[in-house]
Amino acid sequence: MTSYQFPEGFLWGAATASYQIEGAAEAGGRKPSVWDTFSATPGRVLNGDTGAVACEHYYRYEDDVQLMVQLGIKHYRFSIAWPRIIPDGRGAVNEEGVDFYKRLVDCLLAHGITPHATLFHWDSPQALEDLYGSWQSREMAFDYADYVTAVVSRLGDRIQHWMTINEIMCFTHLGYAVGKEPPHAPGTQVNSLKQIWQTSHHALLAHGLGCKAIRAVSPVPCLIALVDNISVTVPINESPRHIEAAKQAFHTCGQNGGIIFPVLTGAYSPALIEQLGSHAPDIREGDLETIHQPLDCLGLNIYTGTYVRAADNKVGYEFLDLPQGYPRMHMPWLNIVPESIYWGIRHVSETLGCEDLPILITESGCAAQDELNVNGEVIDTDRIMYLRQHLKAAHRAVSEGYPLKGYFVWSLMDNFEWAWGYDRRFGITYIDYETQKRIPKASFDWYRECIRSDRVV
Ligand code: GCO
Repeated sequence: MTSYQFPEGFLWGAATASYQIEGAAEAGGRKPSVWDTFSATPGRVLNGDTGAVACEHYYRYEDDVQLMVQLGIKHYRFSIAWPRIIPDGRGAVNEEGVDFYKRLVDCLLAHGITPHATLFHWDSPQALEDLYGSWQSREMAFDYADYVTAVVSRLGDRIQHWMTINEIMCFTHLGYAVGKEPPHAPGTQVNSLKQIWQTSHHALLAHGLGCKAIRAVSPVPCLIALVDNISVTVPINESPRHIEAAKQAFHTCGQNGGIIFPVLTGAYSPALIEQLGSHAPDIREGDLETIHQPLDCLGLNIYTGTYVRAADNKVGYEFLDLPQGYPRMHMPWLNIVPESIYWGIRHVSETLGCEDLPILITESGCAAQDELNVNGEVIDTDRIMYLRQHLKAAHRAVSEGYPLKGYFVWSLMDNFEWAWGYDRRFGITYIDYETQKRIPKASFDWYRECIRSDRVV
């Protein structure tokens, strides 16, 4: 019998991101980000939705902190919007923008909630897109580092948990494409795969320079993490040969070999470089050292995974397609593979030479077809099922001794789901976008009980 009890001190949290919840796109000196431009372009975002209003968190942050108090979380992950802090991308700091985050953080601290701030969650200043094509240019990494310096020197007295960048692959490889319209901002078509890999290389460089900037200006000791959405390979069954196959596949997948490898080991995975051939990015002398900064923690966003089995072929493994009827949540890619939490943590910590590096699940959650019932409630038992299974897999990782230290549910509330606009709801709190009313769903109460009792309920 197992009670799925987590150790004392396991950190329970919830996550959000600036563009997805803040709204107030033109308030307090903020200027446009690439997502403002992209979402205002017809045909780019479902139903023409934009983040201009979103959840009005900019105005309602005190209510949202009350929600967190009600939920019982002691840790909150949010992101800081570069275009609020330095509206033109480089140059003058907008103190009014900084003040918003001071107010938010002070409110969190007053309620005993530790802030975990992501410095970049995809909202690049439009001005830098106009100036030099943002991530296409190496200059972006240096402007990012200046922005980080501006933030940490002003907020470092209040925030000691920094996350440099969220999911590099998403705003680079999904923001640029060859021969088709990319689904994410800035939505630029480039001429070659090499140019796309160059954008993610610049983002890696930004991460490295950002780490250095944080350490240089933080007024007190702080903890630094990168947040990555690794591609998780899950053995079809846990016999040694399939486990080995899943490990091999984890190593060769481009999403891992091109992001987490250079960050944690100081080199792109050799398999990826070979696979890319002439499409590999240009890497200047010293880049890899800069990218390979010591980290205090690693954030993993894990939503799903891919099954793998051993195979009699050149590489020794194969990825398995899922049957038509495989259960998934309300996104085409959201196949329900709860073991991915366990295997993601295990692969990273066993195979990348970082057995002791603390890991946080910085996002875990799902979209569901939430509706208010006649009593005005949202009984999202499907989300509870999803979260329960994922937390059990997290518990397994902890009980086998992997360094998983905490879990942030995505998301505290429904929000602007990028190219899907408001059509997809990931929150444990329902947002009525007409009235901005916050309505905790059944999953909110379920999660509160997990937090209260430190176990999966
Ligand atoms: C991420 C995304 C989130 C998404 C979530 C659901 O970090 O993965 O940044 O912003 O909303 O993943 O797709």
